[in-house]
Amino acid sequence: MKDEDGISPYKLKQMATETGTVIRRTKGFYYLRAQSKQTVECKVKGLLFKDSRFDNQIAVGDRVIYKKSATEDIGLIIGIEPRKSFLSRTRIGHESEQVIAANIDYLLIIASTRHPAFRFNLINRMLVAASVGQITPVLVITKTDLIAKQEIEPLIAPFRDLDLDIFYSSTTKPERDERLFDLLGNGVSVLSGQSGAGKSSLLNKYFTSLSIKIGDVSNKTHRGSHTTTYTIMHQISEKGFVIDTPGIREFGLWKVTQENLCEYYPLIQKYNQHCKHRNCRHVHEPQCAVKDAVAAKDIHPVLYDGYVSIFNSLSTR
Ligand SMILES: Nc1nc2c(ncn2[C@@H]2O[C@H](COP(=O)(O)OP(=O)(O)O)[C@@H](O)[C@H]2O)c(=O)[nH]1
Ligand SMILES: [Mg+2]
Ligand SMILES: [Zn+2]
Repeated sequence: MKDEDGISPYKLKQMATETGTVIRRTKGFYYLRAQSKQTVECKVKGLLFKDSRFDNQIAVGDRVIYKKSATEDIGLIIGIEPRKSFLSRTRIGHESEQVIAANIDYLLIIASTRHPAFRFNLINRMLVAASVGQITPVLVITKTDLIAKQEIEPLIAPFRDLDLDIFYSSTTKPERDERLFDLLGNGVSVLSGQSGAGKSSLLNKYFTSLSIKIGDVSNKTHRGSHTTTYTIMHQISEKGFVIDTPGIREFGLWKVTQENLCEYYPLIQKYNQHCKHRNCRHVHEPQCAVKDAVAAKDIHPVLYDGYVSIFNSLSTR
């Protein structure tokens, strides 16, 4: 008897069970870094995720359990281990989760000063997603050569009060930031940002042996051309892994509603116990300590406006 994978239950039982980490996925196939450090190509066992609501069941960074016989080239993923952290989004208007990467330590939010234009709200959304997925966010401002030095500070001023490391990068300058280099070499990092923001260029600058393909930014739209079309994990040191992702235009927030949005803002959590209403959402309510903190400039007004803008985009459930 054979099941839909063409493998009999008897044969499946005979195959060795191993664990690996997903380093890349393409349609239907997963590439794992096996414990032997070799790359193993796998398929998912049919029906494994039949009841799952996920439309992206296994993500780069996931640790999976697979079976492989010595005589076959392709292994079979039979399970997935619980995630310790994740970067997920949902396509706006869709109810399903799209896991971009799993088991990550750092989210590098890559934002170019220009070409493509600095998008404050996209950064805000990624900060919330990092909080939802239990990842430490880091902000990297790229293409600092494209604007005057004094124009950079106003862009990042709204983020200054957050517990957030901010780095600067320009490919016109060969020097690396040693703190950023250390961070990348000591954990799993995922780079996310608009297409053309300079994610792959940054990785190439820090790790020259990677030689990732770089895209052109269209002169007309100032958008990148999606040279990086799939998510891929590169090992850059003994303990360091970097995950390059294709560019994003929209970042729908997974798991976030008007009711719980403020829980993902550590800065708001600092003030909200003094709000008059116990269920204060800090938008329409009177005697709100968060709005007072904004008026007193303890919370940057632009950061707060970003909160309201995300709040208004969310459903009430
Ligand atoms: N002027 C300037 N251009 C950059 C910088 N970083 C990247 N670029 C250019 O921006 C374009 C997109 O870069 P790429 O790394 O492919 O962006 P990605 O889509 O985020 O991976 C390429 O033409 C790069 O040469 C930078 O610091 N300064
Ligand atoms: Mg790229
Ligand atoms: Zn409030």
